Amino acid sequence: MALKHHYKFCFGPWNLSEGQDPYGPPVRPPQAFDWKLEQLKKHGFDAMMFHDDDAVPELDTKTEPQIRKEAKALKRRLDDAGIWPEIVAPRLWFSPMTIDGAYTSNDPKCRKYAIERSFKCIDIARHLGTDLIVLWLAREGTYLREAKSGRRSTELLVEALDRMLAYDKTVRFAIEPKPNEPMDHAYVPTIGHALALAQLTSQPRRVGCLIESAHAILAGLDPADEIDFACAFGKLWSIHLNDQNGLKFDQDKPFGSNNLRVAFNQVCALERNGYGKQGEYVALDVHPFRTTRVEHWMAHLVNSRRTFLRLVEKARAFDKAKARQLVANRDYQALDQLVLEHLMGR
Ligand code: XUL
Ligand code: MN
Repeated sequence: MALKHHYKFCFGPWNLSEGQDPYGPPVRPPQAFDWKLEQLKKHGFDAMMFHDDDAVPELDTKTEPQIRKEAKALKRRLDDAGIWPEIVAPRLWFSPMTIDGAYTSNDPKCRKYAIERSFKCIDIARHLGTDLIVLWLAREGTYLREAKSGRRSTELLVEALDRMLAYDKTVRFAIEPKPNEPMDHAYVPTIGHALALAQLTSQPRRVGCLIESAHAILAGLDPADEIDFACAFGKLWSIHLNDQNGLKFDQDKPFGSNNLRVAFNQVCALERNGYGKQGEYVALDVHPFRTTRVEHWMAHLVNSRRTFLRLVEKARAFDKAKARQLVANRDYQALDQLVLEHLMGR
């Protein structure tokens, strides 16, 4: 019997990537946005995530009326396709103006650019109809710690959030922490940092977070604990599921690809917190393996969703009464084996 569940799934245009890495060129031909939207719909996904310039390309060169026109045209296309725009995220790491950070740049002109670009991102989100802005603070950190003041940077991040909160009274901000890459050390490496920062803003209730599995693993944390922590605050507003083999570059592997048990525990945490029941989406921030052929270009997304749903079944079928009994008896060896046997199946 098909699994009954409430989960809705999405991905971003960047998840149909062409395989470029720092050492080599693309290995699949670039595809237009329309093709990506068609794939998303064809494979039964519910929503799409956007960077601001995924929605309105070459955003920095466009006027406000042009931005409005293009964003509204995109909204019509999404409506026609029956696809919801889950989030919009300002791309604050590509421009020469954000080379030394965005909100925490040492150059006030660059900080001004970052805020104005964020306002444009908020406008686009409003035109598309979503109230959720994701902030991946890519370059808010340093390559060497003497280059910036951590205290001042924290104040600048709060100031930037306050400016955005004042600019539009309806949007919410989900901070996506990541401890490193592209920076050596980022200023907001974990969910604890993101939620602490939220408390310093003028409207803590409108500042929450997004957990990415790989980012938590890169911080040496268990993503399931990050999920429980964020949910204890009622602040897990989106999640990027993927996987990561230890402390390397951000790999964005298919969900469960590296460590099925860590993936199982994330699903258990999402289940026990009722994630998705307030309309939150499961976003799959995964990339194809570089050697992927064009005809297999969607497989990492479809497989990640399948693994997720298989693990929902596993989470629900787990013998929780037995587990409680073993915990009460402090028989963690047997608990460990119970989990392994359950994941291995018959
Ligand atoms: C970066 C990352 C981004 C964000 C969106 O590591 O995960 O794709 O999710 O800006
Ligand atoms: Mn992500």
